Amino acid sequence: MNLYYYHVADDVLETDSDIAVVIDVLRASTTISWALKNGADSIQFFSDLDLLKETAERWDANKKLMLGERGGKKINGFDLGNSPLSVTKEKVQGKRLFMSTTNGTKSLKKVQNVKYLFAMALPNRKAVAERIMSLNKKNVLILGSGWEGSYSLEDSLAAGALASYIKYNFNNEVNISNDELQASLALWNTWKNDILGCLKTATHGKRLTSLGDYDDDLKCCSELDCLDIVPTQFERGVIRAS
Ligand code: 3SL
Repeated sequence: MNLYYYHVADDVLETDSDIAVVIDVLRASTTISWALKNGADSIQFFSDLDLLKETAERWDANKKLMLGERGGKKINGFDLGNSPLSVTKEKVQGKRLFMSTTNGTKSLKKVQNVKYLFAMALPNRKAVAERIMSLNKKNVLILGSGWEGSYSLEDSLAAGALASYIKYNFNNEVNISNDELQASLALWNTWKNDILGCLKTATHGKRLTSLGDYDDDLKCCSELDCLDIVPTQFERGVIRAS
């Protein structure tokens, strides 16, 4: 199995991968994983806000929520911001979430044509890794989200965490196939015993902290292997739990 990691959507020119895993530790893929754990029916992701609103308008009013952020803050008129703590069972159960975030949903859109598309955060790292191993495909593309086109420490950390799990638990050969992923593995080995410290050191962790009290968000996003949810694209642009 060949594993590749790219930091941001624009780094992916084309791909013949069988599996794509999108990571946005702070916070889109963590929010997606928790929303599905808490019973959301599905998540439809958008980059374009007008299209999101048009599509959501056609949906049953009792079964939808609009969720999103720009610059870390909830979008005006939306029901929820992009916090894993906001997607409680009471709010999301049985609902479709129409979602747009600054970087995470852009990465999802970039690889939406790949046959198996998963969203992964630290809480469901093991669940996603096990799914990848069970599929046993040749090429796996791991894609971070970064921040507006630039590198992010926390997504690379999670890419390293995923690669590390697969490397040590898969029975077949695993190739760490690009330098980005080698560096991510080194990053994981440096920070694996202080994940929260890494998130607080990251530029986006600091950005969120400067916006207000995001301590509990950061803690939630730093938890490892506590969710058994594998967010999976079932139809183009729509993710469900599996
Ligand atoms: O960039 C994104 O997609 C968001 O996850 C950013 S934030 O953590 O909600 O600010």
